[in-house]
Amino acid sequence: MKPALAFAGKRYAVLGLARTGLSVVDYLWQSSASVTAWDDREEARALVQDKATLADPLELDLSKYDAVVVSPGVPINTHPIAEKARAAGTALIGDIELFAQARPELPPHKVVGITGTNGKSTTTALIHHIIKTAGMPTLLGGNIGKPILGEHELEEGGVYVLELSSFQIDLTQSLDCDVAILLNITPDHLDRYDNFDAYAAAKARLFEMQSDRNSSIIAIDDDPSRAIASETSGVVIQISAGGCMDQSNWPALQGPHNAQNAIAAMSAARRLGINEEAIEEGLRSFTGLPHRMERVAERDGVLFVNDSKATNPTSTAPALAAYPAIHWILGGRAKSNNLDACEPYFGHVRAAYTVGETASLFEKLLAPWMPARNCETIRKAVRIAAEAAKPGETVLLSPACASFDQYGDFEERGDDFRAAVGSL
Ligand code: UMA
Ligand code: ADP
Repeated sequence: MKPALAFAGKRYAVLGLARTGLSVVDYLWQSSASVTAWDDREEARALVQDKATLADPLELDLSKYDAVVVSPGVPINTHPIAEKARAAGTALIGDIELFAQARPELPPHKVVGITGTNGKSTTTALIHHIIKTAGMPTLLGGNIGKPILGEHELEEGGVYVLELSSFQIDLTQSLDCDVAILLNITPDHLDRYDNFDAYAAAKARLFEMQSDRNSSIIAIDDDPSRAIASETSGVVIQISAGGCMDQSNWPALQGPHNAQNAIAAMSAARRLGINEEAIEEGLRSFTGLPHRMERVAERDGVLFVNDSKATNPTSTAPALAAYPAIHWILGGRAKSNNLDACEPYFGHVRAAYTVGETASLFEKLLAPWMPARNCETIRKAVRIAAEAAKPGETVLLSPACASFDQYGDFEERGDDFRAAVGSL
């Protein structure tokens, strides 16, 4: 992003130097701000030593700083930095807030912000694809894995499509999205919030930041989202995936969850003035994202699907709904101790193969419903499931859990599944 005068001569303390923090330090440095940076990991600190002074913000007088910029992965509900910044009267912000403050210096543009518990990345990528199909300048960024300050700025008339997690929204105070989207709210990230209501309130803030002339698109398929829709002022477009929609021409957007993502994307595109032809062409030619119900192979009539990104039971449920005869590989680091959200589709599962930290818990939980076997690892589970599966059936990795017990992230887990299938 082009350096901004708004930051020149100001002082910032930056905590967290992974993808987000590194982009923040680089951007503030290019904008002639003075930066003090820190990460508990020494190797991360070494990456910024020529652009920032290295010091732990917990040991600084934060009242001398214009803001403390933290990364989304820093748990501000428990980390002492939040209370220290508050006591010093210094704003606690993130990279999205810096982007919001830089917007007046960018060529005239629009911002689409997408949040929700599930479907954010798919909807972000889909909206970006439709805008591109319509021939407008656009880029995607944010929680999808591309810190926005590390991207180039768009020419006049461009549209920034931002995937926003609740962690990022918590660190943002002035992002007035031209179009803000809420897909759904179901229990997730409860280690970062006091309770479910607090998590829902974090999502609601995206709409509280919007001015009335801008548009909010809110899927009202769950109670917390419906409540947010009724409390949001300005142009509010309520959508629902409940109705029947013909998805047959959109190969990468199958299943009821993708109906929700597609409706949200269509509404956003219309608000941006994109014509129906370009929207339909975008939906048709969208290829989907890896690790989200990704068909990785077909072998002797058995389909292998990688849905590693399904990190909670609500995101696994639509994958179970999508196939009639499934050998289901699940487990990892638990986000909830039950699989209630998946229960309506247990009839689709021929057998379950449990892995990771939750392997024995889920094996016991599923045993009354279906054959369930503790396989410990994805490699072993793939081997056993592939032997058991008959032509026409599907071997599905849709873990309903985080990956951090056995992998660095969900991508590594999905890659391991793909490799295991490849070596059968
Ligand atoms: N750290 C400390 N001290 C602490 C805590 C953390 O020094 O007490 C350091 C860590 O060592 C680390 C950094 O702070 O270096 C935290 O980095 P990070 O976890 O924020 O990592 P980034 O690479 O910047 O990734 C973040 C998002 N990560 C999280 O929200 C946990 C990425 O979302 C996002 O893609 C990226 O910014 C770009 O915007 C990931 C994610 O899991 C994919 N998101 C959650 C989700 O989708 O469910 C919300
Ligand atoms: P996010 O970025 O919010 O985690 P993704 O688009 O990466 O969402 O999808 C994550 C998982 O959630 C996918 O594996 C898919 O099975 C499921 N999913 C996608 N869209 C939705 C939706 N609208 N509602 C529920 N689950 C969804």
